[in-house]
Amino acid sequence: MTTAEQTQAEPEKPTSESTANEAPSVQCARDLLAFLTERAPTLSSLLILTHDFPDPDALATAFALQHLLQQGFGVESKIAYGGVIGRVENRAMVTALKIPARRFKRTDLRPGRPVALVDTQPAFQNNAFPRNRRATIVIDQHASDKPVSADLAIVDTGCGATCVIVAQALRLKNIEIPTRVATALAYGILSDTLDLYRATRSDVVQTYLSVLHHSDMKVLARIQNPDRSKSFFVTLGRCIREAMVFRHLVVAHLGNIANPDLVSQMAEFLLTYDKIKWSVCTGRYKGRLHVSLRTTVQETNAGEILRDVFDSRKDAGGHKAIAGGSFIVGLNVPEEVWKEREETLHTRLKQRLRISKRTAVRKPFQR
Ligand SMILES: [Mn+2]
Repeated sequence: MTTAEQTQAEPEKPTSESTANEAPSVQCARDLLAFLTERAPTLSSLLILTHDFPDPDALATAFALQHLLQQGFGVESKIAYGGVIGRVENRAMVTALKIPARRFKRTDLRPGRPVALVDTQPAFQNNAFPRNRRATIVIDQHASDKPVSADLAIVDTGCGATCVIVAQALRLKNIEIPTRVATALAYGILSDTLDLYRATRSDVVQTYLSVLHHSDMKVLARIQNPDRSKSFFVTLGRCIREAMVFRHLVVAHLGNIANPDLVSQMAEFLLTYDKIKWSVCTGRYKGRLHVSLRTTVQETNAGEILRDVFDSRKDAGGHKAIAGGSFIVGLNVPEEVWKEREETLHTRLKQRLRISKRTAVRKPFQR
C-alpha cells in the first residue's frame, strides 16, 4: 500500500479549496470540476463513450457524468458504447435505472465533437474511439504505459471503480444525487471491487457508503439477482460438461455463445472449484474467439500471461488476477479451425504456467 492509498478521505467538506492530505479521488474530482468550469461553454453535445461491452462501473460513470454535466454546468451529453450489454445483471441495471445509453455509431464521431472516454483510454483496444484522435476528457482507473491523449486525463489506479471519481465530483459540487444515479454508482463500485473486497482505500468505501444512503435497495437487489435466460443455463451446462482440469488449471471451451460476457462469468465460476488456481474460458461470438483468464495466485500478472499466449499481444489485456481478450478467427470457418485455435490457446497457456505436456487431462464433472 502506498502512502497515497493510506490517506484518509474528508468527504463532508465540499470546499472549493484543496486541502493537504485529501484523498486521491477527491483531488481527481477537483481536477474534473476545475476543467468543466473552464471548458463548459465548449462542451455542448458531448459524447460520453464507454469501453465495448460496458460493465456496471463504465455505465455508472457515464450516467453520473451526464448528471454532473447537466446539473452542474448546463451541458447536454449522450452516452454510447461499443459491442453489446451482455451480462444479464448489466442489462437489468440499464433497464431498471433507465440509463439512456445506446449503441455507438460511426456518425457519433463527427469532426470536432467533444468526447469523454470513461473506464477506458484512447490508446486501449477495448473501445470504438479512433486511435489517432484526441479525447476531450478521459476518466479511468487502469494503468497504462502509453501517455493519455486528452485535454484532461484523470487516471486513478487505486480508486477501486472509475465511478468513484465522478461520485466525489457530485458531492464536492453539492449536486443532489437522484436515486437512479446513486443506485448505479453503488452497483458500479460493488461490482468493480468484488463487493468492496478489492477496495483498498478508505475514500472508496466512504464514497460507497455515501451513495448507498441514496440508493434504492430493492432495485439494487433485483439487479444483483436477475432472471436468467435459457441461453445462460445452456452455456453453464456446457461449461460444466466440457471443463478439463490439468493440475491446478481448469479450461472450458464454451463454443458458440449468446454474448461475450458469458466467458468471464464462467471463468469466474470455475475458479471456485476446489484446488484450482487458474481458470480459462473461451467462447465463439461473431467470428471472434473471446477469452477470459482468472487466477487466485497472489503475486502474478494474469494480463501479462494472457498477452504471452496470444498471437498478437495487443488483443489481450488485464491486471493481476483478471485478464481477457479476443481475436478474429473468421465468419463461416469450419469447426476444425475453431477447435485448433482453442486447443492452441490452452496448450500455450499450460506451457506458460509450466504444466507438463504429459499431465493427463481430467473431465471432473463427467461420470
Ligand atoms: Mn472500472
